[in-house]
Amino acid sequence: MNPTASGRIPVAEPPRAASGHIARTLGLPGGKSLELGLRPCVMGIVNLTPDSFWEGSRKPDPRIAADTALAMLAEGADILDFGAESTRPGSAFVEEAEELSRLIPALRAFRKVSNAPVSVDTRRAMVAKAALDEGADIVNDISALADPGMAEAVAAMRAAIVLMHMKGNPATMQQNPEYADCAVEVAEFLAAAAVRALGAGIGRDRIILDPGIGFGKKLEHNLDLLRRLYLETSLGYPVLVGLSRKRVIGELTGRAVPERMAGSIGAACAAWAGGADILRVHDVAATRDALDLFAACVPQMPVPKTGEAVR
Ligand code: HH2
Repeated sequence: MNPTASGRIPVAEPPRAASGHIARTLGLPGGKSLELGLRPCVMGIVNLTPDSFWEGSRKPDPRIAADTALAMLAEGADILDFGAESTRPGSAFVEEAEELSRLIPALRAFRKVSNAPVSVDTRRAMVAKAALDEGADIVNDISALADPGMAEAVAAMRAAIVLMHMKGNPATMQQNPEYADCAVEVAEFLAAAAVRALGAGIGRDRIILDPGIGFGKKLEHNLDLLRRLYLETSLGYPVLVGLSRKRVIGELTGRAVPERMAGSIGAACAAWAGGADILRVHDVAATRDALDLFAACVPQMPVPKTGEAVR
């Protein structure tokens, strides 16, 4: 780029929040949108399952699930993530019909009372399609488009997608996963997944990347991903991190799942400081407060506005 007459270089970067996060608008169906980057975005986990790894998150009754989602909204969630299949290590296979029968009634019950952004945690294109028809906005695909037809279903509805990295599948993924360079390999995988999504017609403003904490990763891999999150954030898309109450918290604190809230909140703040835009959490109220305080208290960097010249 040529220096300007003043000897300064024009900045052609997107606007950045004081935290260094890029301010972006996430496009959603029906003209809806969600602002990312200006403050931490909290995704509340609504598990419509009988077997999720955190017992306190299990809400198999659709009305209780919808009420839980509403309560999370009141506590400060920006997105509600409805999931009908546990993907914890070693989890049982769930038939498509079973996944649908757990998901759709809860989604319908929630949509009767709220238009808030909803994501659906599914690997199946047919389930995603049914959920988008019921008013879901985002597909949270932990397999990053493995099911043929997923990308097309999302593109057709102008929905957003979370592309997550997973090594192997939930049944076997924690059986000694190995990487030569975990954070680099995950970034390469996510970059390729984003290209596939774009190729299928999903808008650039509708893609979110997720390194997949705990999905085929040992402690050293999870920490590498969190410490070098810039490899993911520099790909040019918003980044989601989910580490709420996961094994990595237990390995560092020695605590069982019910006692992992404080550790999870500390890690969520660190992930946001590392560049994550969206934090997927079980404990919305406490995480919202912690993230807001953390974001308010970190040193504020002077940031050039778009097009403003810097030395
Ligand atoms: N983690 C879980 C499920 N879905 N999706 C994304 N994008 N990122 C994650 O880290 C992620 C995810 C596991 O958490 P949970 O849903 O509480 O557990 P379970 O799969 O046992 O229901």
